[in-house]
Amino acid sequence: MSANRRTFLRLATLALPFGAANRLFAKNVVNKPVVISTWDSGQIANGAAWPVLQRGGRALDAVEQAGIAIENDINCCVGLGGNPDRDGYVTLDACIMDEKANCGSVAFLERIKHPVSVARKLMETTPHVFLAGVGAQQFAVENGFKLEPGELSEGAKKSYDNWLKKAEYKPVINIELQQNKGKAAKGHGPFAPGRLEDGSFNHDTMGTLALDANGDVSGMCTTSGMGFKMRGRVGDSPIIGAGLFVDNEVGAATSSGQGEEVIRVCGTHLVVEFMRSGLSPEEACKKAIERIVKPDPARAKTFQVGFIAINKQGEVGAYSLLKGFNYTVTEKDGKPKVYNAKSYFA
Ligand code: SD4
Repeated sequence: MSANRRTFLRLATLALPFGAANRLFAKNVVNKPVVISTWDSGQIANGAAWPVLQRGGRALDAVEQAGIAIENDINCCVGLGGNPDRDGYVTLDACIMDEKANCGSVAFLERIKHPVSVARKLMETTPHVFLAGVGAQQFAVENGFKLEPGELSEGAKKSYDNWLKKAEYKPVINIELQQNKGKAAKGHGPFAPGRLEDGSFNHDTMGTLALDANGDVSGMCTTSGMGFKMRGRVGDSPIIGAGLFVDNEVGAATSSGQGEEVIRVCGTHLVVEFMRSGLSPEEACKKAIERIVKPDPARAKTFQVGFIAINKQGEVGAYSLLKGFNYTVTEKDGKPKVYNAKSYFA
């Protein structure tokens, strides 16, 4: 290496943030394949994604398998086993995005077990990106997805009954009556609480990001949304750029937590753009959280948001607003490892 080039590299290194300088030298070392999912239930998701990645399969197939596995888990927090809205209906949101910026989303989808696969079907067989409500359900059924009975899981029924007792929710008119009699619904009843009685947060979303052996990145996000939400409410999870964003030049990010707050800042798009500017995945997630906090730091203590991210080198990272967010990473040895994310507020 010439003296000039050495001087240039030294100066360039001094000018870069620490993480970025590291990556300048580690640029040719790519950690792949690797998969990262939100929460410790990411062990289920990663467990389904890893065999696909290990045999050299596409990141897109891996993240879809992750979504299917978690949507199958009736005891979990997403899919048809999740908590219903305040009128007792489970409504699902999901999206998926691949290395060519193809994407598909479904929102307010009822009685369909695998919204992530409906989103993929939409992405691959239509010119559209986003379907909602009965149209999404109709598309799913037309494409061979079974219409499920629409009963609540045992766990969801218990928490819904509990919520009904405490919330004293009295719908002025429910949607079926509204449709049949043409009367307008009045009032909105209590809003879904951000925090449940036991102090835990009223949400859980599975987001999975993967880098495959070919060096391509894809991601998916699937949720039953915030429990006891208003009927028709849609969060960040199916919104490209909010709940999920993938850019195969840079990496990908996904989110969990109070969707409204993620939508406000186009959260995952922001994380990917911060990585594009040279930040590590963790630094990028942290910056996006800071953006959420900035307008009203006192209010930001009342809800939770967590981001996870992956870059093209196979580095992963996460950051959350409050303590308690964790994530699962599977790489090299194929064993899922759960990490606690650092948080803005201790
Ligand atoms: C939403 N972000 O609907 C989702 C819910 C979620 O953990 O839990 N996330 O706002």
